[in-house]
Amino acid sequence: MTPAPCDLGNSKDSLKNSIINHLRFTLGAYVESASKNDWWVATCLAIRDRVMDHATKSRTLHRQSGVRRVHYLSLEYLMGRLLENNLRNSGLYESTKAALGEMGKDLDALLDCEPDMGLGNGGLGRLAACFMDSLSTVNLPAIGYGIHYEFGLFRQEFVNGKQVEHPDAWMRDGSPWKIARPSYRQTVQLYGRVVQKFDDCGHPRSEWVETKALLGLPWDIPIVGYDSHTVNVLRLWQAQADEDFNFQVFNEGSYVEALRDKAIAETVSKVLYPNDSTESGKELRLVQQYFFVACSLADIVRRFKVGYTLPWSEFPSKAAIQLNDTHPAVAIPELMRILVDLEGLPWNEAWKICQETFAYTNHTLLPEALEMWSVSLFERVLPRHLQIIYQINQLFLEGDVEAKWPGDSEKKRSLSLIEERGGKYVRMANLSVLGSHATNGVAALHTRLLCERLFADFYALYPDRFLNLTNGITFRRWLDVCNPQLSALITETIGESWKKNADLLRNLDPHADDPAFRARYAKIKRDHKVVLAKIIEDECGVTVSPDALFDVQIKRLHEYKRQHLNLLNIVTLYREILDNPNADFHPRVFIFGAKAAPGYFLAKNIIHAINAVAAKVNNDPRVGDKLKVVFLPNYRVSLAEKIIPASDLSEQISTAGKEASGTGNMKLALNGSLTIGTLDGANVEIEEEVGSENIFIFGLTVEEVTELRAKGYNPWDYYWANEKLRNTIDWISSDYFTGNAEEFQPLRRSLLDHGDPYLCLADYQSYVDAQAKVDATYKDQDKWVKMAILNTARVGKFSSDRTILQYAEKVWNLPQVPIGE
Ligand code: 26V
Repeated sequence: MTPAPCDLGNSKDSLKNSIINHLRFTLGAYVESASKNDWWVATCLAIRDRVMDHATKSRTLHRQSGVRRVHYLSLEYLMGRLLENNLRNSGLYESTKAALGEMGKDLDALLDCEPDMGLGNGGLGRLAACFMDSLSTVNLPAIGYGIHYEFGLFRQEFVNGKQVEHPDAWMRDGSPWKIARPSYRQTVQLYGRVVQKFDDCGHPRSEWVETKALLGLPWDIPIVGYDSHTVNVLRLWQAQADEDFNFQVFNEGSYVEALRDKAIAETVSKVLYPNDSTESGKELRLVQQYFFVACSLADIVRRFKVGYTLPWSEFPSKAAIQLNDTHPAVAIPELMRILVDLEGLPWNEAWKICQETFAYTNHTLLPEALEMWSVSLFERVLPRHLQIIYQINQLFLEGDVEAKWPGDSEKKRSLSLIEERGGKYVRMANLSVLGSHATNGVAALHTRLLCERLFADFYALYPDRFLNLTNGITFRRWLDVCNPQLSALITETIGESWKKNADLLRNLDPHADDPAFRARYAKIKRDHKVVLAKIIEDECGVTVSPDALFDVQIKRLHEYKRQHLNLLNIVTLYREILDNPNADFHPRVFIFGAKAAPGYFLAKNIIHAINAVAAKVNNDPRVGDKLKVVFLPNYRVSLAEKIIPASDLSEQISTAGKEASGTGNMKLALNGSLTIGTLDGANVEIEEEVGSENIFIFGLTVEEVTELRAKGYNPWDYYWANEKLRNTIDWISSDYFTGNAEEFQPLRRSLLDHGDPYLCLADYQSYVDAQAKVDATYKDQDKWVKMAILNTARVGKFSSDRTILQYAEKVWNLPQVPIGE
């Protein structure tokens, strides 16, 4: 007889028991003397116990029902903290809080013990995390695959206003959320060479020999959906040395040598690459990509073989694989290698299976962010995969391309998987489009530009493969968890169905006209501003008033996102306050959060410039409370959760055509922060939803940018024509802010001598005018709060549940599979 499982009930008393048991028997601590961290771990484990059963149940049901599953391949998952999210999603928040309360512990204080799981750079990684939440919430059978990085994105510190990077050892004390799965370990080959052999029937077969082996150990993290019993897993691979490989060396007594090899093997999953153009072409990055792709595909193929006795042609009916950008694109030649070399399928059959299995999401139009690998590096690390890519390319160029554009070598050059100018490179984006049945952009404008520009020739060949799937965010983390007060007000006003059907938020619309509702909404915002003001005081040593307008720009630091345009406006305002001390200007706090890639020189110069301006402005008695500038260090998910509910104004000011979508724009709008933005990325759709009267749009459109560039853009024209602009730039690049006029010359040169590649000067006046309109509107608090409420009410479209259901319907053809109690 199977013994009864221990009490895993959801009552306060059951939870109390579980927590005490984990303290005593897992951590070896007494209730009286356990540390805060012990309490946090014990609480996580108590919740994990309750979740794991549903994970096993979900997996079993998915296997037994034989439904198609989606496998999300992403090099990044920016999960943030898990405890509060898991508590709110599973409905255990209140009972756990009560259980801990009875033992004299404050749950909210324990939540701060959790280090962020920061295994991502920014939008792309956070999108993957939101998608995992939605997949479980809407009951879709899914597995996320990625890398178990020992170090996530670096921790940022400012020293004299300059960014300094430190390692992020999020894993140093282990994590209560992850479970090792040694029985699903995989072996991966690398390097070596290819030999031609013949099988028993005399057919030629390529064999990859004399390779180096690596092991991949999977760690599973359960993903708890909101009000759903589906618990999917995120499976992250850790690289380990293959001990057999070292056996010889051990026997020869070179024990230390052997351990050095082990250390080298383990570097593969050591650290997340920080989105840095100077890092491009690094061998370790290619090895990381192949390592996690090979482990994941082997895992998917294992499940197909164990679960079914079906012909390979049925593989796509069981497995959909989504490529999150081109980072996992080597999965395409890897699946070809498995099918052709290992399983002996004819090339054409294998190719059809590949295309039916894969789909690709593009996340950027920036040319410098499009992945290319030098052919020589690729050949050394993955010789067989390069051969396969060459063969795919040859069949494509001689087949479909020749048929559509006979004899047109220009088309062949543009569509080829190999870039031949200035050395030979593999174009991962072209490989991704060709090897999959669907390519999507992440906002309507971005998808249009993909079809018209980046992939114009592919679009002409295969128009049906392209589609738009506008990004979304999970409203649980970005409202329910980070702003429980607003979440409760909404639920009290319109019921709680909005948490699963975000379009219902529209029912808030009429309440914008209710002064009592407005007062409560405004009070919640102000309370969050008080909390953020305290964080600003602690982190930056700057006192700010919660009655000032909180103007927020939080995102990676990049020229195209134009934090320096924001800075130009700040310095302009500073000048104006000095020149005109009695002007009726509502006090404002400019709040920044951003990490610059460690090798991105100009981005770091911009951070330094913002910090230098902040230091002057904040300590200038002539300015007083009118203007404060703060740069919160180490921007990350858990900090975003504190900034976003406290924000009044959301800066979304990229050069039109450069930001694929943006998702911070959605989080801020949802929390009632009005957008000042360009018609770029998803801002376009946010304007459509909230109405143009509830957003501050400025600047050149994509078409105007193109036109301006075509006629020849010269930033000096704007510099000479606009005295305010000229004074602002000259002031920043004087010795006023640091005592050294050389300090911000790189910024000045970029804006003037180097042609201002992101058109800050062209958009400057329009931005300054829009900011003046913001100031005037904020003075009418009734109007402002109304606008804020209408933003919350009208951004239901940007729920990642909607996005993920569209993927399920249009790309993956997946059924929803509810899991019972
Ligand atoms: C990568 C790199 C690498 C080399 C140096 C410059 C550079 C600049 C940007 C990138 C980002 C590549 C992919 C990415 O993270 N895209 C973001 O994806 C989000 C989710 O779809 C989207 O909201 C953001 O607009 C988009 O930038």
